[in-house]
Amino acid sequence: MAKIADPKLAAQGRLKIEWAESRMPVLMELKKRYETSKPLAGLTIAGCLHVTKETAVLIRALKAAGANPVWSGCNPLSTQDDVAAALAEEGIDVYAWRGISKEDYYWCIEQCIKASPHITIDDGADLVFVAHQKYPEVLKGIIGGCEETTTGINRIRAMAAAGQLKYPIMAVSDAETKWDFDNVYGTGESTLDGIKRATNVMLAGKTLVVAGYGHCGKGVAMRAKGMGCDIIVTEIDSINALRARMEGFKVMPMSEAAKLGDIFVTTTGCNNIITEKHFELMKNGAILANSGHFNLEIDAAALEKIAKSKKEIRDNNVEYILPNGNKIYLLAEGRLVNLAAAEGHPSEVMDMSFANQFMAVLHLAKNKGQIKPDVHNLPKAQDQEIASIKLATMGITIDSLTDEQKKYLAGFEEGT
Ligand code: NAD
Ligand code: 9W1
Repeated sequence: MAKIADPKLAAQGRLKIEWAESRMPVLMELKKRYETSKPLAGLTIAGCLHVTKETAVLIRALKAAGANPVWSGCNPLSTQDDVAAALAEEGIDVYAWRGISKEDYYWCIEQCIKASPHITIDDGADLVFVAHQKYPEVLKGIIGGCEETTTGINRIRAMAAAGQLKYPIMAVSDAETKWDFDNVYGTGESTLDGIKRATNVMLAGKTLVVAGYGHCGKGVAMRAKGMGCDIIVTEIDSINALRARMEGFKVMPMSEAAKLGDIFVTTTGCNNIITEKHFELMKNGAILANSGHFNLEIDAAALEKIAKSKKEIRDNNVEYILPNGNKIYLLAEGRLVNLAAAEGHPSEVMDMSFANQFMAVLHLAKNKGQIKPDVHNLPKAQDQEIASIKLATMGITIDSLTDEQKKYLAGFEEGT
């Protein structure tokens, strides 16, 4: 029995899911490939993963391949209630609503565990963790699980190191067609989307400061450059700083960049990147957004403390007036701007992440009982296959090695 916010939202949710389906060709191809043979028939799959339009496409694909999916959210704020309603109407046991309390959040996860799943899917390892803690009898029936994020995998590795992990986990997070595309292209584009939605600011002609030139920072910088921004990068790592410079970006300490930026985006995963001493150096009208650590990169408390006044200008956009008279705009209270002010990663990127989930589930089902309870990487060929399906759906073909080329690459006879 599903438990959701409001069944009347189903029609709107269906439209959202259909839209996502039209943007997720790899998952749709996999769905088509397995809907007749139904390799997941008889398997209950418990998911604890953001209830979004993209996740709904994964759920539908699993169901089409014969599985019985039961689902809870993995974050109290990410559930799209209309999507949850549409899934419930399709007969899927969804336990999720937006703004859920901590107590209800765990109740929802436990409903999924009580369905005695054969396979689990997590984003953050909450379901794996609760199942191990409170439902030892259910663990015996579980073939394996899949984990979406690095944070979740770290948690599961710790369980394995303590000798407590009772079933194998596939690290979807480590697939190249997952993390590289999610972090670089997903975060890059959705971060700019969040900034645009919260401000409607024109990017062309602005100076945009990116703190941290890792995967997320690289994506943000690359896309902002394309929109006509001048980019300044701040770093603590010499190699990544050099990469940014070779890409044509200016590199300097935050204490210098603070004076020059029109828009600031933090993507470091570290705390205290933009602090009180920086606010005082900034130009009037500076816009601050975070896309890295969920709320520690911009010292919002310090801004709150030193400001003479503040007012909400529009959704996810608060204006602070500093003692020097300058106005500073903080987006989404310094939380992840691409999630709070936009809609997370675009469907096209989630397509590959969730195709990895789908194939990882197939892998577990096929190798039932043969994988030891530990963290495992997905087969390398799966990454290639997902990229190759994605290319095909984009109408792109590529070359393949000829026999002479293979021989040449494998040989050592030929010198200089
Ligand atoms: P990464 O390790 O590839 O990059 C982080 C970069 O920041 C590194 O180059 C590092 O040298 C630099 N850095 C660290 N401390 C710094 C400091 N004090 N000043 C300047 N630079 C500093 O990591 P990533 O994959 O790019 O992830 C970065 C953060 O973004 C993490 O917190 C991650 O959880 C988060 N993230 C957010 C989303 C999203 O949807 N918004 C998606 C993926 C990851
Ligand atoms: N995951 N479908 C918010 C997303 C919260 C969120 C979070 C995504 C997707 C990073 C997963 C307000 C979707 C998710 C929409 C939304 C994530 C946290 C997705 C990006 C990661 C903590 N982490 N993600 N789409 N909220 O985009 O499943 O709109």
